[in-house]
Amino acid sequence: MSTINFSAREINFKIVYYGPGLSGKTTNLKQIYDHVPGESKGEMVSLQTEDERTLFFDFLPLDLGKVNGFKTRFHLYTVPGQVFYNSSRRLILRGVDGVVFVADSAPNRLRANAESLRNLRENLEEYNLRLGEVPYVLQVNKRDLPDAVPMEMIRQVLDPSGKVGAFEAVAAEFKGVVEPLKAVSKLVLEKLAQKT
Ligand SMILES: Nc1nc2c(ncn2[C@@H]2O[C@H](COP(=O)(O)OP(=O)(O)O)[C@@H](O)[C@H]2O)c(=O)[nH]1
Ligand SMILES: [Mg+2]
Repeated sequence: MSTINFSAREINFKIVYYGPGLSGKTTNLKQIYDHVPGESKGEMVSLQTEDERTLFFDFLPLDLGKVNGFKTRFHLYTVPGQVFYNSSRRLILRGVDGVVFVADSAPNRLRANAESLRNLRENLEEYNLRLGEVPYVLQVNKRDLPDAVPMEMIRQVLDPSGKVGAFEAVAAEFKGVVEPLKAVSKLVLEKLAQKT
């Protein structure tokens, strides 16, 4: 659900990076943050939970072009991957405009990818949303792993229809990071154009 700030002449979009723990969501945001010019980004906010390794969420506004004279501001969030943080994950999906699902190429994370995707569907249902209706792309990260699961196998598990845009990435090296963000942004803007 995009929001319009008339005084600032800005449209705000919320993009959520979703996926299992340690798939590289925070790495994506940090890389994007580091590569966006200083004047077009806000501050990165991270709320650390008491005991665990993951950030609670990251926040990154990022300007990308104009729509009808309005600037577009993208707010990027990540969710904590651990199973027990589900209430936080659900909360962060509130008002989501687009999702980048960050999958892990490690063979022993194949099941975790599938479970996280199912969890995403369930949490979207809480907001009466279906994944098919939300602008959504797949980033298959950690392609540098020597034992990375073949792309076809990951696609079979996460997108049997083959319709979802999928991008190979090595987020740690800033490879395949910009492409999925651009792709989901494009889908989000197309959806807005359909509505107006
Ligand atoms: N081999 C490899 N490791 C990565 C890549 N991207 C991130 N990592 C590592 O994976 C671990 C988890 O990354 P993080 O971004 O914290 O995952 P998150 O839990 O999804 O936020 C960290 O040690 C990263 O350095 C990648 O493309 N290849
Ligand atoms: Mg993280």
